[in-house]
Amino acid sequence: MLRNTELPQAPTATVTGLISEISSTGTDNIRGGYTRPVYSTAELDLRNWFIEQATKRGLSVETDRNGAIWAWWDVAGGDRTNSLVTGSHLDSVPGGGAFDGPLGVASALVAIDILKARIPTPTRPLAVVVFPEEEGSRFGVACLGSRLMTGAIDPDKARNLRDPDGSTFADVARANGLDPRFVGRDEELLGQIGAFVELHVEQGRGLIDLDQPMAIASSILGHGRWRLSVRGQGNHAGTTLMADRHDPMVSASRMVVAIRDIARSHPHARATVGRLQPVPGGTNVIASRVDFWLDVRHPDDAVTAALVESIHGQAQRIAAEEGCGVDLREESLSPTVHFDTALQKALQLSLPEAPILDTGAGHDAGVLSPFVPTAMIFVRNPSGVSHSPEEYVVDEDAETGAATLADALHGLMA
Ligand code: HGY
Ligand code: MN
Ligand code: MN
Repeated sequence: MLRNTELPQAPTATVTGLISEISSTGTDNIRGGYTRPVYSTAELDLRNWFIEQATKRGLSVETDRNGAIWAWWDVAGGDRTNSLVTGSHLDSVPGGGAFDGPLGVASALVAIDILKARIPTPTRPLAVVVFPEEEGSRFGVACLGSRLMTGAIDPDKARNLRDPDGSTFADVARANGLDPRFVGRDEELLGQIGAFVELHVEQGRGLIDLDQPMAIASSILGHGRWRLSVRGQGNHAGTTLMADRHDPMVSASRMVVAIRDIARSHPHARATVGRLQPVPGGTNVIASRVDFWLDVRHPDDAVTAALVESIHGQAQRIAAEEGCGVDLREESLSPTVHFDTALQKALQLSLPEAPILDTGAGHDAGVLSPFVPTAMIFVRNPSGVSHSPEEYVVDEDAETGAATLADALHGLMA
């Protein structure tokens, strides 16, 4: 197979150029970085940008029943059996970086440019997909779009998910052109996918430490999200003596430190509380309730479960000592994923020097993995930081990533 360097160079867009086209969409002046929750104005603008980019490349663009956008480069006759799919997401965490999601989408568009300069039509149907709500930042369930498509979440549970303003996913989906009655597993679409390859910015330090521009993914750490609600006695900050308090904020704070200590005592465990909401949340008010969200990850799903159980037990002990109560509720759970080894080997033809790395970050590729052969390519992030404005990719690595993705997809067409 001819490598990208030996083939006529196509007049293509660049990944850096495409990323800069959307660099002012969804900027967050308070947190820094980008805040692009699904179906927000910012994310809808990015959807329109993607549709425009795909349309001008002659791809046929469709939105599926779950809100994912598919841009198809069809074979003659239009049969989509055994299709090759690449792509990622455009939604972000609050205050996220510029590359988590968009790098995979922009690289896929440039890979299409490169392939279109090499071959007039694909020998295998090729699609670029943009999955909605990968971050779960609005409705609380990570990879909601790909979970719906694969049936990994019950449609009723999905329809009733609520965003922080209390809007249900059903209402928001309906307001954005979906019919919530039909969200759920899409047998036909799933049956058409022969392989899914997602390119993504690396969200750790692996490639920095190995001094390599790209890696092939081996696995994704199992991870889940739980909501803890700590109930106490709301009261006046000035008239309530310290001895008379049942303060859920104090309980929650002790719990957060206990969570850190429990995770520290388990090798490879990660536990995070990044979001905490006191109710009512007044400066001169002792809270009546504090909700906080727990993110726990470990390579062994049984250990993840044991960690959550021990955290729950410790939280109950702390609550009792503080005269409070505590409830824990699972919101999202993703088992550890091991990617398709045959597909990994196929990618190695285009990435012979690339290390094989696991990741602690979840992805739609992980959700699809039990249903279709999936693989991931990581591109170096010199900051080693992600879910932060500090995340970045140097131009050269970004363009090499897209060219390599094009090579890999071309190889998979053979
Ligand atoms: O949370 C994650 O690991 C991913 O970024 N959604
Ligand atoms: Mn991502
Ligand atoms: Mn992310």
